[in-house]
Amino acid sequence: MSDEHNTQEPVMGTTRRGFLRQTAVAGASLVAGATAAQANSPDPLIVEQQDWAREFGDGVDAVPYGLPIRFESDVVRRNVEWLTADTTSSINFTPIHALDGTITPQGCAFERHHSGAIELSKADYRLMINGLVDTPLVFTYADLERFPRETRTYFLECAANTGMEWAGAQLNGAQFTHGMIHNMEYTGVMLSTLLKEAGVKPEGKWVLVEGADASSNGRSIPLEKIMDDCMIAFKANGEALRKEHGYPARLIVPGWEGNMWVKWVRRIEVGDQPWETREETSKYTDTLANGVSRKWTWVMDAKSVVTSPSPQAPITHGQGPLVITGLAWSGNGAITRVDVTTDGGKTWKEARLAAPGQKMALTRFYLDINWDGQEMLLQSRCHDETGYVQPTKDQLREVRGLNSIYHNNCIQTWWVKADGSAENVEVS
Ligand SMILES: Nc1nc2c(c(=O)[nH]1)N[C@H]1C(S)=C(S)[C@@H](COP(=O)(O)O)O[C@H]1N2
Ligand SMILES: [Mo]
Repeated sequence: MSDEHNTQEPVMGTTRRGFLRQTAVAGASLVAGATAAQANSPDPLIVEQQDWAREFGDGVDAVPYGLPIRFESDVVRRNVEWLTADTTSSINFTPIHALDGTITPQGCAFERHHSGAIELSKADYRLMINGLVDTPLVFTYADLERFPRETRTYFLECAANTGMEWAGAQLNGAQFTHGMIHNMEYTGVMLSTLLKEAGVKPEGKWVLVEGADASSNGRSIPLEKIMDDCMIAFKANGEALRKEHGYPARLIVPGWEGNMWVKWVRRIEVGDQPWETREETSKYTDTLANGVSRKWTWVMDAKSVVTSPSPQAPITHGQGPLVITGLAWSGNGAITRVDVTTDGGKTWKEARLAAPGQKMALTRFYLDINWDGQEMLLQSRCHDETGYVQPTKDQLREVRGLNSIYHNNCIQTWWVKADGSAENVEVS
């Protein structure tokens, strides 16, 4: 739809062709963005035969594995250059500003590797369980496929998501401030099933999970969590994991920081105490104002963000009906409510959840407003089933200070201007 059409007033009157006759005027006020059919300037897209209707389109076997149409080529992962010194030990961001619904397509889901993505075939894949178990075991990929399967949807959020925003509003776009997250439907085997096969000894209280890549990304995880809901997943959104997400199998740790979701998982050792690996001491701990660091901050607290409008998704249609939408999630369970403010937190309206919140999965929210064309300070604030309410930036800083990188779940503000553009700002 062109801007020209959007601004034109509906015109009643004679039509050159019967099918152009204007339908009910009520329709025009209900959907202000839609243009009533017009008699004085027939739309060539309606009245003229188009190229795509003149010839055959592509055959069904033109592309064996489909990719998005070229008009969507800007819906891609992006880097923040100053964060990406080298790409093999780095991160990119999910284009959450351009997606809707809750499932993240693997093709645009963010990636984080500490030593690059490795190519590991199913034939070469082995998963070892050892340590404090009755029978140390090694599974091949084919073995994993013979255990009872589960299919469950969860978000993965890197602990560093929004980590660049502690000291002030910095990155201009939801993709960059909140895009270290994805949400997929995983199919795999419960880790409890495999550990029962090996038989955990009574002294077993922790596990060390290791990946097959050079970094190995070793992490200690309490046995209780492992036996509760952790999975070895081999499918995401119905198909094999992409190489970059850990093909052929990765660990799923619902609600807990992304770093624990070990990719290319190759070994699980049961022990009686944590291993204090690099990834849980010098990294993935949170330094407070007094210099003391918190550790074992595994759970990703409740958080939300308006994905549109936002700096990369400005309002282009002028005043009138506006769909405000975003995502909410909690590592402690299901999202129960999301509030949206357009005045920087003075007044709040309850948003509509696209579907009831699911535990440790992304929840989509919508608020349909009639935008008066004035600037807005747009925020969202979520609540989870534990009664927890997402904190403001000031509230979070009061407790955590400014030295942190990880676990920033504060309320985000977009300053939407009268021209529809938006900027990352802070309000206090
Ligand atoms: N083996 C291995 N597992 C890993 C990593 C890694 O570098 N190697 N990176 C971790 C980090 S920090 C995150 S945030 C997630 C990212 O998962 P993704 O690349 O599928 O988005 O994987 C985690 N698991
Ligand atoms: Mo991460």
